Amino acid sequence: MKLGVSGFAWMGSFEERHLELLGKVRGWGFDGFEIPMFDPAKLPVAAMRRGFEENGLECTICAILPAGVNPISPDAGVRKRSVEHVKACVETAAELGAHLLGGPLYAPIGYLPGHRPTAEEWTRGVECFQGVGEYLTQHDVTLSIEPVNRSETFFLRRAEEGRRFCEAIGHPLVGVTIDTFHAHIEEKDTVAAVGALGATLRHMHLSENDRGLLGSGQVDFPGVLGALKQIEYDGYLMIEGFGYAAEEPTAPGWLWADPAVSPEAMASDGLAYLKGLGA
Ligand code: LER
Ligand code: MN
Repeated sequence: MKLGVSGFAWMGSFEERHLELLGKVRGWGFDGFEIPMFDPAKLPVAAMRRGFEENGLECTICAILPAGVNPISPDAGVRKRSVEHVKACVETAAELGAHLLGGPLYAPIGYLPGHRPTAEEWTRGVECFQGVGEYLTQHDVTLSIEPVNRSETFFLRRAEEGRRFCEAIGHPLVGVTIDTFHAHIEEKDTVAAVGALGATLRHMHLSENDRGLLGSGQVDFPGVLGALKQIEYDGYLMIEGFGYAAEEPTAPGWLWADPAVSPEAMASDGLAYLKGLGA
């Protein structure tokens, strides 16, 4: 298993001023760094790719859909734009040298239309991702779809729903991300849910139940690591924390106050904790 940390602890969106962080992340001993992606066109792609290569660090992406993009929308125009948006994310991922594009890509965070998921929405979502299948193959990018908790979506909340969604899409480069923060809310048993995914599991977000320092809360990380070893998971353990983007009050993570841990401690102490568990 490879170890990484997500940029969300430091930033809403990656800018050139964040490049110096890549050396620190490598210095702490991580294999990879995860880039938040909203509008792929706004990322300083060439400088980022150089930064990753110079530091011997792998890039992964977590995409959050911007306003006006929604693969399950009843509006056919919005759905068409959504396929184009996901294709642009795949292209930019490839330009960055990334092979993993994850995130809750089926709907914008906070899209809660006030009904249960319908068969039509399911079909629209499946068709959107089938529409980017060739692009994934062409660019060698895995799409790892992340179920999130009920305050962020009504559509895919649990690992089992994610697995069925991926099976319906039916592409070898499409799978599921499990985020232990969301799973702690939505699953009966996070460890069992992770184990049941088997080869459909492509990416892990390790996040405490309050998005704080790993090991300081209620998530059973030793159990999760045990389940991952049992299914021979060889992807990333990506530490995901949020906060500190004070200039972006609506940044993902929705932390209404700074967490009790700095981004640096979230990364380096989190890494030490995981290594102590044998990761
Ligand atoms: C993204 O990885 C995530 O976990 C979401 O909760 C962001 O809002
Ligand atoms: Mn996550």
